[in-house]
Amino acid sequence: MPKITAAKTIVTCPGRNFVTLKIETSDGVTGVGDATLNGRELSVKSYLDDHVIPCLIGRDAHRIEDIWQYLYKGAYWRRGPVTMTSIAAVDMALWDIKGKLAGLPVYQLLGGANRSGVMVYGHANGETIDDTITRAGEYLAAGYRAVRLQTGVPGMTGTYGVSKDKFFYEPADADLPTETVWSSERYLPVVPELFAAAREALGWDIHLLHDVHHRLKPIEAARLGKDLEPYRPFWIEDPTPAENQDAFRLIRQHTTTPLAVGEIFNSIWDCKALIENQLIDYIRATVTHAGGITHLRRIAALADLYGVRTGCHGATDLSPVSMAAALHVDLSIPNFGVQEYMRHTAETDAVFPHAYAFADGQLHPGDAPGLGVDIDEAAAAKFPYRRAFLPVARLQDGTMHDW
Ligand code: CS2
Ligand code: MG
Repeated sequence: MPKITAAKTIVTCPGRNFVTLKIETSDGVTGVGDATLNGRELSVKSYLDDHVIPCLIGRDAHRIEDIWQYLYKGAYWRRGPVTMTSIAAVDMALWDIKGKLAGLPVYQLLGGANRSGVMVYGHANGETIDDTITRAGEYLAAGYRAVRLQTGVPGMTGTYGVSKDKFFYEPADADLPTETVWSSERYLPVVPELFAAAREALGWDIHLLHDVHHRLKPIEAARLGKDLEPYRPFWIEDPTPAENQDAFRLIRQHTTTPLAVGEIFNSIWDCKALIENQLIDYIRATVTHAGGITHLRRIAALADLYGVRTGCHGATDLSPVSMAAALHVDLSIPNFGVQEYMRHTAETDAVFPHAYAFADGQLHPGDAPGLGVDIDEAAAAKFPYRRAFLPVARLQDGTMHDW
């Protein structure tokens, strides 16, 4: 039996911080897991170094579920992003090891492929509607079948999702939180204008998505959903903060625009009511922040019972290890919807060599045994940790708001 003999966390910052867990076994096989929590990276590193790794040594690496249950129930203080990201990293690494020992890509261990590839969406953003549509056209030309649209709001300096670098969007942009200003009143009329122009320019044979990023009150989100109906968005994401899962009932009453939520969820309990009451259409929980492959499959299985599809988060602050693991799940579940795919920079890709590849609007994890990704520790060592916070948002009168 492959015993866990050692494990370590590797923090690297090739343009942005990533935390990677590497587990070694008595068979000489290693596995990796993503443990990156944007803006709170060192909290997860400490949780793993101080409270998880000592408990792993000597355990049977094949016993993924038992170790998952041990780390979840054994924590006593259950759930939360730090705990569940730590458990996720262990889970990903153990699936990687199991695949390598079996000589199979992880998706084969999860029941095999349900589809030829994984449809992904890119991020088109611009200061103006025209800029955004130009960028969206570039994604269409590159073969994408789905694109997220985010545009500037006249009268506001900066807004969510509109980045300086048009291709690589990294919101954790400063040593202390950047203060941003938000106005729902200014924002609300812009998005329907953006979608009307996008349909005019790009047509109907492309899925168009939008991320509201937790900014609206429920009735405002209902208004936005209603206003967008003529343009048939693939989804509007995080329309309102989802601590109050009931808020989605109010949105649902007013609009048929599909709703996506969950990138900040960390367990099935965060989304159980939303799914069981069919208040959402896509669940965005990720393999990294929601307990790993083992738990994400549970969430997907619950969602499948209610006609809810997956639409996993895939931002640049989820490493290529996370993307690789997500693709194995995406390929193997029956209710896959779409996978977010914000490209990593070349220096990040060099630190995390991987088998997944893009073609015709889809990603495929490849057929390397395990997850098909690794960390080049020598390359990682060249990029020391650099503290970076996500921004905060205030309304124009200074009231703290949701970023
Ligand atoms: C966004 C993320 O990709 C998305 O849908 O919500 O970029 C999010 O802002 C970052 O992951 C936060 O770290
Ligand atoms: Mg989002």
